[in-house]
Amino acid sequence: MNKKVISALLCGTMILAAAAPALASEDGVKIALVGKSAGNAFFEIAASSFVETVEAEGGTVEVVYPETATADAQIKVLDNLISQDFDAICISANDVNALQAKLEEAMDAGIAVSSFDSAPNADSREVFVNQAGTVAVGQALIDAVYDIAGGEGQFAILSATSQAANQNAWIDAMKKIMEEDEKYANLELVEVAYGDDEPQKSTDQTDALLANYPDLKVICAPTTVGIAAAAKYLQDNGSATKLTGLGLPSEMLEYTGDDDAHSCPYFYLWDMQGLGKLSAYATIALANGEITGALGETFTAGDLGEYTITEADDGGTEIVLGLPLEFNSENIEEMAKLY
Ligand code: RAM
Repeated sequence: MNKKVISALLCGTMILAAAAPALASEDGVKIALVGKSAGNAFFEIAASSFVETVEAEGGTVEVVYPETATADAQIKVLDNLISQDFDAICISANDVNALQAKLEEAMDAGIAVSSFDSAPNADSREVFVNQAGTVAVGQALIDAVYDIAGGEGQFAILSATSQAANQNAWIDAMKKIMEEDEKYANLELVEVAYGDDEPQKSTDQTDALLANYPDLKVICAPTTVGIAAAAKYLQDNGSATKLTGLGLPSEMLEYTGDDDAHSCPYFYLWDMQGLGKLSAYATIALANGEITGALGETFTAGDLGEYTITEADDGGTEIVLGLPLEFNSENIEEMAKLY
């Protein structure tokens, strides 16, 4: 049921007001889930646990992908969604600021707006479901680079698109940690390259990094698409350059190992099913008026337990799922079965 309709009913009678939250869920909350781009297993995995969770709660989900991993393509998707009767939109943003006008239009139309994975700015959302703290991810990545490079030498970052809100936040966190701590003084970040979350472009960018920096010790790819493409390229070419970043265990199985035969000693991600589930519960709670996205509110995310809304680095609010998880030769086989 649309928020506007709920408000109208609330104005109508006290009896309905008392029953309003139950009414919303009896009707079944109708949610649109918007990913960054199509054909990326990351969003398919997150979407599948999101949909399962919402359906188990009696709601429905439409999963929509933009034609390209750009803000413009997401604006087209949002335009279309706003004209329909959705209670909520949950989005992984392709740009921090460019979606603001459109997402404000959605909120003005009574649609609850949450985000997951990649946050649009604080004014563009009611709450953000952050898979792991932004600084925690930056710290894990820079420490992995430091460790794999042996504490010194050149490294490059292979990112997604240049506008990607989440990758840029993690890269900024890495840079800040490097600037503030002497420990990283002998690491040199030579380039941030962009593979646009496209396998072929990510492969081409890996090839160019190797050609331009013959002494490159490590590539850090904070994108599941980028790391999988780079892992294959480095391993197939027997490159001495090593890899880390954020990846899906299922896509990294054959490339993960701390020996010459494998391109990636270890990498990170987070609980993917948990991300879908928590995003679903948070979005339902927002649509039902159980939370508004304000600092300090709490809600129960099914069997994941109780979560508290905390302050995000960008001045908005967020719900942090947990810590980044490390994947290495010890656990990759088990984890690859999950996601
Ligand atoms: C890609 C996407 C996604 C990001 C992961 C790590 O799949 O860019 O937004 O969270 O990588």
